[in-house]
Amino acid sequence: MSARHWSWAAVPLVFFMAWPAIAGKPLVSAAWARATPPGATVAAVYLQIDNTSGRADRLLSLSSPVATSSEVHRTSVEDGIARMREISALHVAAGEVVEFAPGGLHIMLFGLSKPLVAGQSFALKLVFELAGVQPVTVIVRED
Ligand SMILES: [Cu+2]
Repeated sequence: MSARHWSWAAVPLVFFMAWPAIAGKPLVSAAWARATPPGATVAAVYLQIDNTSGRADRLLSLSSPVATSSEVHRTSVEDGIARMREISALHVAAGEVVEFAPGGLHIMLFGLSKPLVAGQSFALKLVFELAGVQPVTVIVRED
């Protein structure tokens, strides 16, 4: 086989191998939190993760300068009582859009240094197993 044949054969392989790097990262958007009453030390954040990266990933941890710790929770109703469970590693399939919304998935902030005031915003970092740190700005709303 000539050198010319080899180079043509290599083209599809190179595209395939480069694809995850081109496809990039899960898109985190529409982040918001409800304003908190004075003295409150916990808050919930809602957002959307659109995994356009072309590969499954996992959300492993979160951090924000406004809270001492944060966790992913899922609210479910069992025997008529709403309960929250922590999800230590949230699996996000390739192509999946994960919606965090009141009554379901949410991010819980603990140890708020001050109340969240409507109209303000704060930073939140999501740490994915493969995509690494994905920052998002959270808008505080009245409702
Ligand atoms: Cu919670």
